[in-house]
Amino acid sequence: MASAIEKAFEAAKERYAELGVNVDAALETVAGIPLSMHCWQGDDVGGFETESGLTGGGIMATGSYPGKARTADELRQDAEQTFRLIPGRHRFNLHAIYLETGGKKVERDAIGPEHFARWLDWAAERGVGLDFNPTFFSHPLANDGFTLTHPDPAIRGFWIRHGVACRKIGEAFGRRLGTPCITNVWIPDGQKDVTADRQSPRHRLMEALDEIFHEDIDPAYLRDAVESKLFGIGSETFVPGSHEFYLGYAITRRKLLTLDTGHFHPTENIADKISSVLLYLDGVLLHVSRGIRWDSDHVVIFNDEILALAEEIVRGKYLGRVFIGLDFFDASIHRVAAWVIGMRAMAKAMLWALLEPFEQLRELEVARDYTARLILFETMKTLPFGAIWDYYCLQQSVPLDTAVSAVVRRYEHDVTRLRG
Ligand code: RNT
Ligand code: ZN
Repeated sequence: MASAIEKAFEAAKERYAELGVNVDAALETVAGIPLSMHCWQGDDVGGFETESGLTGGGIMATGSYPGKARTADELRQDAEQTFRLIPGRHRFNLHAIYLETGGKKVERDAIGPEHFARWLDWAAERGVGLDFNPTFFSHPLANDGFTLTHPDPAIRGFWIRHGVACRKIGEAFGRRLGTPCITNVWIPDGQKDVTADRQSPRHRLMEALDEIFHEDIDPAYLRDAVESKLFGIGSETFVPGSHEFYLGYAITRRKLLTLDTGHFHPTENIADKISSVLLYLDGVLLHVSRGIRWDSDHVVIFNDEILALAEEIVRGKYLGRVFIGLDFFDASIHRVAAWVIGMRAMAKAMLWALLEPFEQLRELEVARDYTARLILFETMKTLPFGAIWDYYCLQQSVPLDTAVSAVVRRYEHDVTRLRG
């Protein structure tokens, strides 16, 4: 088996070499690109703060596939199994509600790094970097649809303190793990129906964010990011944290801008935004997702949209400035499989993009030989990419695509099926 894969790889490599593509260099690069895997696919954005799981917040996990992680230990076990099925070394992205307090009730404005000690030890032992998110949903003080834009200063203050506490946690993660923790702010605030005053909530949001970010924290430990959204469930008409709001905020406050691929009009091209916003920003965090009609969070697959994203990152040489995180949650299929499908699809897209003869395409463009450019783009689509991907999996000691299902089934049989 291994020798058949190697043989196919050598033949494929020659085909790419004919076009001037260095396959070995692409393999080396892709192995060094960390993807930040979101914890919340593992338990449908439930977390371990309460029994009730995900409530409100304009997002919803649908499906009732059995066997989801019920505790942090189970979630870690599932994440480890997932990492064993993905080539490369990656990161893990936590949300504040995934804290472990040993059963004690700790309010969100009082959480600290100590409540994530076990996550930190786990990540340190495995050499995995951590990212973080304050949780501005699934909480009684978020039930009316407002957090940082809340007109009541007491409620707004509570959420500001939560944001401040989360930055300290992110800083502690970065310090301990020696890699900056991207701490991403997304709030669910918005209005279901025709809205009279759009200005005041936005003004309150700007001031609340300024308070959260008041303290300078060393970017070697913490990078702040802010995430926009077009609409959510129950906030169909007005979302104060729109794209324009956060683009302006990120530029003026030198923050990372989070582009979630499910948070724009369905025909908008998110890949096209990267080279524009990076003229003005230090960096961008991607939340790679797949929007389908009203849902912004289907499992990422190897489709044109993520290929375009990967191509933009590689063509622009943005690998140090575009941080790739995943953000989807599907409770209708096995949750480990959902993670594996999305992570492998993104890694595959990065490898695909690294195998593009970009310089040649650009030269044709400069020479205005659009005929040859289009022919070359079409040619790339049927090159033996699968042979390179298979070899990468072999090299990284992870199963081939064709073997993933059986491994997940076995894990389901041995582990997740036994959960109540
Ligand atoms: C919601 C945002 C946000 C969440 C996570 C759970 O629409 O995309 O990033 O998915 O914070
Ligand atoms: Zn997101």
